[in-house]
Amino acid sequence: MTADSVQSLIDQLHEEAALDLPDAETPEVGIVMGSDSDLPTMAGGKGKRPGAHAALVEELGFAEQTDYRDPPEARFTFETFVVSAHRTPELMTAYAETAEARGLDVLIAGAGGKSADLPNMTASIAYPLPVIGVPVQEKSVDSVIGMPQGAPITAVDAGKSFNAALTAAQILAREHGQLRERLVAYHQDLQEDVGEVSRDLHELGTPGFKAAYWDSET
Ligand code: AIR
Repeated sequence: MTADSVQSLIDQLHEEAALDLPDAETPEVGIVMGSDSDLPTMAGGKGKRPGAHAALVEELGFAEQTDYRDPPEARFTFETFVVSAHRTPELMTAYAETAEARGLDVLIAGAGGKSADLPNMTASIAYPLPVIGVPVQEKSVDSVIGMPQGAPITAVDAGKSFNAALTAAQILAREHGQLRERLVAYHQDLQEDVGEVSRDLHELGTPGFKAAYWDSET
């Protein structure tokens, strides 16, 4: 028996897939995670490093689409769901099998624990849509990347959902010059930061650098 709240999500996904909306109105990226306890890793925050949400919104100008029928102004959007491979296998299947018809171009799937099966099962069902797996914990890495020959998944290291978002944008950028420019600008900023820190460390010396950078943080 499928719970009502899950069945209503499954029905919604199938209805949306049948709408056949234009590409520009549907999310490009779909983010799914096994539990809302994965959110600090998948989205960032709560003492965690920035995650996929920060990469997409703050670095690349995406907006989160919370209503499939009412897209935000931003040209590039993503959506987010909790989908558990073991607690809600029917929802995982419905999400993965409707993803392409719902206009998604790339999926990011994260799960934790030793049986982190959401990324690899989503990749199998959504094929040929590319899926980027995020092992939420170190102990999830083998489970996420251990796919048999012919059943591909792309994966990042444990917890690196930020990089998963960059990879998703790299895939999209082959078709969208605007995204390519944003990725290049992001990388440029990253380089500037390293260059500035390097010069400051060199010119202030280690004690001066510590005083300038570390003391101001406390
Ligand atoms: N999980 C949830 N359903 C299947 C799996 N493998 C994973 C979640 C989370 C961990 O189990 O991705 O990382 C613990 O979930 P929870 O909900 O107990 O906090």
